[in-house]
Amino acid sequence: MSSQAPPSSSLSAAAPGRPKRRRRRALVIALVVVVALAAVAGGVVTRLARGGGDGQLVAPSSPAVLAAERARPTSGRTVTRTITARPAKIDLGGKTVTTWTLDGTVPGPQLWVQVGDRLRLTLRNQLPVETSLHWHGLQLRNDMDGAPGASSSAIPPGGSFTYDFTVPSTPGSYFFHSHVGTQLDTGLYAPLVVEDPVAPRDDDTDAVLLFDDWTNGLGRSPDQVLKDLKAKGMAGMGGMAGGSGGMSGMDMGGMDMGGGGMSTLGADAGDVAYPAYLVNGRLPEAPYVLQARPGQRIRLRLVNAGSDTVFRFGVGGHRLTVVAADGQPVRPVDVDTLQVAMGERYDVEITAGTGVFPLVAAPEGKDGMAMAVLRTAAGAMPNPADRPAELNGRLLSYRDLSPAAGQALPARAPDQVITVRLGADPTDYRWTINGRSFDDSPGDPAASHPSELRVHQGQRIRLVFQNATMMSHPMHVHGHTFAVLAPTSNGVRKDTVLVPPMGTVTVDLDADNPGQWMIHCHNAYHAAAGMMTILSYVS
Ligand SMILES: [Cu+2]
Repeated sequence: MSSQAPPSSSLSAAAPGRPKRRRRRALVIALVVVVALAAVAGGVVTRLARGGGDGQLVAPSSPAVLAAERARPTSGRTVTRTITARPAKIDLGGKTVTTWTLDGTVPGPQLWVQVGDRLRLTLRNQLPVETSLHWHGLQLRNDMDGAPGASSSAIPPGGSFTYDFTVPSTPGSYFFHSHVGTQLDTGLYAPLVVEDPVAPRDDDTDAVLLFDDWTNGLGRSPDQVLKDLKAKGMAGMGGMAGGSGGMSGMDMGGMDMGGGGMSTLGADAGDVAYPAYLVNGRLPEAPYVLQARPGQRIRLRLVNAGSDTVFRFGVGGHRLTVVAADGQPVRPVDVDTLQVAMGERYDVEITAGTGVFPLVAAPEGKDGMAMAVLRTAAGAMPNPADRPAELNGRLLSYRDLSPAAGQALPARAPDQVITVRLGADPTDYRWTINGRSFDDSPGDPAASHPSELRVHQGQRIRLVFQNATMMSHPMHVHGHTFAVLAPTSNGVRKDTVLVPPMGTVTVDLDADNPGQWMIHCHNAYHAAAGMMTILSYVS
């Protein structure tokens, strides 16, 4: 019964941004809660193990995985590509940086495929370190998921690997990115659009707008950011434990009440203040320009490839009709603005006015702005310093979202209810799931992980994400689409959901794609610091 109410819910936002002392007290309280809950975490894991049984792990290339792949409809078409991961000098629009790229550009090359296509994409690794590509949101075969530590191995420097799978999912907006360390924050990502070969859409123009928070080459490297966060320990988690002393001061100082005003994400909208924010790899001073004609119906595919930033999107002078969430069609909803968390995608449609309009992605709770431009007539470029009124208009909430006709997860009682408690280790910059950081788990994909969540193929699984921290966490489940239950939403299908500070979000999924799948926070720094586990199919 997917209409069944979740066990608990506290969706109210935490106290809005305040001076550090206030927030520090709130964090102390949160951490006391975390420590108290940690005491029972072991019990949770034990129950899960019993619930899931003690069978063998269903390995990433096991017969069950291959059978699921063979059952996928095919188009008969094969799309063959080669992409090279390599360092390159890129122009962000007046500022040039050297970073890691896919094929020398940021974002990497857009990929458009159709449902049922066989994608054979060879990644050549010319980076000095190992890397991978993860197919974010696709319900693909497990051994092609590109998630080292769960389903596959990383590609060593100088090596290559051919991702070879049938494109499985609902037509929609996806992306692919490195799933190694903090490489997401270096620019190793690109949009992926899955098209429906049968049903034509009714829009005239279709464009991807990919948002990112950028530091590499302008500020610290992502590895340095992580090192600094770890060196600061809890200070990096929001001002705990003695403050940041002589550190860069970037992570906390002054960002709570940034240009965006009050954050809806609680007092602590992020761990990193970025020197720049980009749309399609461009700074607002030299933006990506979308050319269209007045009156055209335009589909904008919004992708947040950022590592530590939720963006609030709006179009000057336009309302938005939300038509898809995480690639899944929804009943259309009209809003002025919406938040896109890390790893989330939304398709929105607008009817283009006459003139030049800002397409704005404001980093929630942080200073700065990302902007692209819609041009349908002559006129001056928008000023990136101007914040369109739409950003303060009607804001989309998950509660507004319900699946389009035929897209709902069929009602069924869950076979297992699994608690996924999101926490923090108070002694270090370590983020946890059910009391454990992923990096104290074995790296061998064949081995069992202490925190894994065991399921059987064919089960209906209910995941209850309980956030015991003062930050929001965009939780992403690989290889599956879940239904977000009431009261958070009306069953919208997604693969990434933002769990608010101290809040609970309940989702249901069908365990219909066997293998070993990561579940993790899509904040790249939280994931790198342990907020990951495995949805582990066992026989
Ligand atoms: Cu997180």
